[in-house]
Amino acid sequence: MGEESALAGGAPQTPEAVARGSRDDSSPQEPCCLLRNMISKSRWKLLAMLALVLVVMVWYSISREDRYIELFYFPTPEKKEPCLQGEAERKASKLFGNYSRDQPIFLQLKDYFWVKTPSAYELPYGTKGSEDLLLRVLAITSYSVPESIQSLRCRRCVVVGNGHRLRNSSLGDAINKYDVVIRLNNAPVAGYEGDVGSKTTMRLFYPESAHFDPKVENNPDTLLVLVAFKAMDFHWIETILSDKKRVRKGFWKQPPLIWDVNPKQIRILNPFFMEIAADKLLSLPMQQPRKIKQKPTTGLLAITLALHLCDLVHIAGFGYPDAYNKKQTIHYYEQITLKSMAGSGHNVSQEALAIKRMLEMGAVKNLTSF
Ligand SMILES: *C1O[C@H](CO)[C@@H](O)[C@H](O)[C@H]1NC(C)=O
Ligand SMILES: *[C@@H]1O[C@H](CO)[C@@H](O)[C@H](O)[C@H]1NC(C)=O
Ligand SMILES: *[C@@H]1O[C@H](CO)[C@@H](O)[C@H](O)[C@H]1NC(C)=O
Ligand SMILES: *[C@@H]1O[C@H](CO)[C@@H](O)[C@H](O)[C@H]1NC(C)=O
Repeated sequence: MGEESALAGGAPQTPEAVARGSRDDSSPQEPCCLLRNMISKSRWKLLAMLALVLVVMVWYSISREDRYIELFYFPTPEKKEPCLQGEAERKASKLFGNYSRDQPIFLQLKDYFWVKTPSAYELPYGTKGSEDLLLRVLAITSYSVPESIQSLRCRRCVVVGNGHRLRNSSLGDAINKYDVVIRLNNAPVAGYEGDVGSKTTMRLFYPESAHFDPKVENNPDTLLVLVAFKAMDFHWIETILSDKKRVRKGFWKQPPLIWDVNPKQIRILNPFFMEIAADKLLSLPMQQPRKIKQKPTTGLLAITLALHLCDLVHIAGFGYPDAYNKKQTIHYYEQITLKSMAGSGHNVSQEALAIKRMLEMGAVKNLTSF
C-alpha cells in the first residue's frame, strides 16, 4: 500500500515514506535518508521509463506485428544456398564451349553509334539489317546492369517459368530470397505472390507477349528486357516510347498499343543469347529456310542468360505436361493447353531434353519437379 502510493504520488517526502524510512532504519541519519530518497526518486523514474517502453512496445506490436517479434527474438540468419563464384560459368562451358563472357548482357548504344558492330546473323540471332532501327531505340533506352547486381560477389538467380506446377507451390518466399529473379512474358505476380513471389529483377518479353501492366506486375526497378525476334519488334518499342504512330501489321498477335512504362527500365537483350541457346542447346541451324523458323522459347533463353550472368542458377515452374495430356493447362495463371503451342515455332520436347541435360550436369537446379 505504501509502495503503491509512493509510486502513484511520486513524492518520496510523503508522510508514509518518511515513516517507513524511520521504521526500517534504526539510526536515521541525514546521509542515509538522502540516499534512500534518491533511490526511491530514481526508482520512480525507472518505473516510469519501463512503463513508457512497454507502451511503445505495445504500440509497435499493434502497428507492425512482424517487427514486434524481432524486438524479442533475434531474427535467424537467412538460410541461403551456398554460392560458389564462377560455378555456373564452369558448368555452362561444358554446354556452350568457352564462349566469351565479355559479351554484354544488353545492347549498348556505343556499339552501334561510334562503331558499326558487324553481326553475322539477322534477328533473332543477330542484328544484321536492323541497325538503324536499333540505333533509334538504343538512343532512348538504357543498357546498364544495376549496381545492386554488379556489386554482388556471388549472384544467386532463379528463373521463374510460367508452368502450371507453380500453382499451390508456396514457393513465393523462397523465390523472393534470390538476388536476381527472372520472369517471363506476361506472367502475373499480383494475386499469385504466395506461389511465385513478388520480386522481379528482370522480365523478358517480346511485343506479342507484352500484355501485362508494366507498373502492376513489376517492381519500380524491374528491368524490362526486350527479346527481339524481328525488326518490327524494335519498331514497336520505338513507337511506344516515343509515342509515334503505332503499326499494326507485322505481328503474329496484336501487341499492346498503350504501354505505360518508364524508358529507363527498358533493355534490349543481346541476340547472342538467342544464338547460343539455338545453336548449343537445341542444335538448330543458324540459317534456316524461311518456312521452318524454329526458335528457343523465352524460358530457355532466360536460362541461357542466367548461366551467363549468375554464379548459381535455379529454375522453377519449367516443363510442359506430356503430349497425351490434352486437357492439362500449361500455365499457372491461364486456362490454355499444349494445343496453343502448335505453330509457335517451339519444339517443347526438344527443349525438355536440353533442360534435362542441364539438370543432370548440375548447371541448373530445379525448385519444382521437372
Ligand atoms: C526437381 O526438384 C524436385 C523438388 O526438389 C525433386 O523432387 C525432383 O526430383 C527434381 N527433379 C529433377 C529432374 O531434378
Ligand atoms: C575451356 O577452358 C578451360 C580452361 O581454360 C579448359 O580446361 C577447358 O577444357 C575448355 N573447354 C572447352 C570445351 O574448350
Ligand atoms: C490449390 O489449392 C486450392 C485450395 O486448397 C484448391 O482448391 C485448388 O484445386 C488447388 N489447385 C491446384 C492446381 O492444385
Ligand atoms: C522435336 O524434337 C524432338 C526431339 O528432338 C524430335 O524427335 C521431333 O521430331 C521434333 N519435332 C519437330 C516438329 O521438329
